[in-house]
Amino acid sequence: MKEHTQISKFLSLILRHKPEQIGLQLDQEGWAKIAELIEAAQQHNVPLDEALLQVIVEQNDKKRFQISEDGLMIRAVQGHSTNMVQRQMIALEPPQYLYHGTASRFIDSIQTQGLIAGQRHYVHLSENKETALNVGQRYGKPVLFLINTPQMYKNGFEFHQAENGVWLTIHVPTQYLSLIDQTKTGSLV
Ligand code: HQG
Repeated sequence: MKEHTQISKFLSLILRHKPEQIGLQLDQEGWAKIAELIEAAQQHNVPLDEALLQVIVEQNDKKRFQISEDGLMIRAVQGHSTNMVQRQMIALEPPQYLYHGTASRFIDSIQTQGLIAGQRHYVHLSENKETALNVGQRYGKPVLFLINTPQMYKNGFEFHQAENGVWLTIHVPTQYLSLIDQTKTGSLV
């Protein structure tokens, strides 16, 4: 299992951030040829084969990876930072409530600049509070922002949804953000 986690992290690194590290080519939609990935991984001492890749993709907790219908290609569905990938995603009407989970130490900066994508191509948003809190706790004490998606949508901001359900948008300016007071129970949102 530990080996699976390590290889999954390796796949995230290569398919989202640094394909050049093993000399791999991704197309604009993020697809890599599985045969090329396996060969390049093996050349860098990562013991990857087709069967292991299938298991890792299927068992991945967040469904981070997708294999093409013909079984020949693989990609990360979101989270990219590499310029090799410029996914053309359709714009969708977002749900009424979307949340962003972050750490308390980022609150001041977020309330000044809004949510920015940083290294990645998009700001990541969740429909589900628990998921957002889990995302936030990776960096410290988790806190939640509620996004005023109806107003953003009305004002022409685009939203996309990755194949694993994560919502994506380029930037969330401060006027659309409210910090949720988690000490209040029975809140509607
Ligand atoms: C914060 C994981 C200061 C932002 C998760 C976050 C997600 C600001 C951090 C996916 C800021 C960026 C993405 C501002 C945003 N000032 N800090 N103005 N605006 N931030 O990891 O959203 O496991 O790039 O709140 O589940 O945490 O990798 O983004 O804390 O879906 O598949 O800057 O990564 O998925 O951190 O997480 P990240 P994220 P995986």
